[in-house]
Amino acid sequence: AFNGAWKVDRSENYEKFMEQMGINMVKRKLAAHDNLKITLEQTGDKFNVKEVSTFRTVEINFTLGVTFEYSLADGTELTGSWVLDGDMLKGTFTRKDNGKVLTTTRKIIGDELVQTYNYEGVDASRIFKRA
Ligand code: MYR
Repeated sequence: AFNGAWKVDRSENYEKFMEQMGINMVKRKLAAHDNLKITLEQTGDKFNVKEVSTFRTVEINFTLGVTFEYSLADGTELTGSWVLDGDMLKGTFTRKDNGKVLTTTRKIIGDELVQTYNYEGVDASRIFKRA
């Protein structure tokens, strides 16, 4: 169900979330218009993710339940994993620089992919439509 290409349509509270993450205002303004596009391909418990934005193009491979490393566009390094809980992907990632935890979920709601984010008490979401 997650498979396919998705482009961000809108975000909720994402600026506040980035602020909580310590991203400076200039970068937040740029990130608010990052034209993020993700292409997901699930094969069994393995995922291939292609991420394209105004910042970069990266490809990530992970296996459900297996820890991997991921760097944010600003260079912040995370380590963590995704698990599948029913039809929801749940990710728990730890920042390497301060040990604090970022949680995220992905779920298909109607014809949209909704990704939520939480960091230090601030929730945000980004809603994607099929590209
Ligand atoms: C993936 O499945 O796309 C790779 C792993 C994603 C890890 C968590 C992503 C959190 C992104 C938060 C954006 C923060 C901007 C301040």
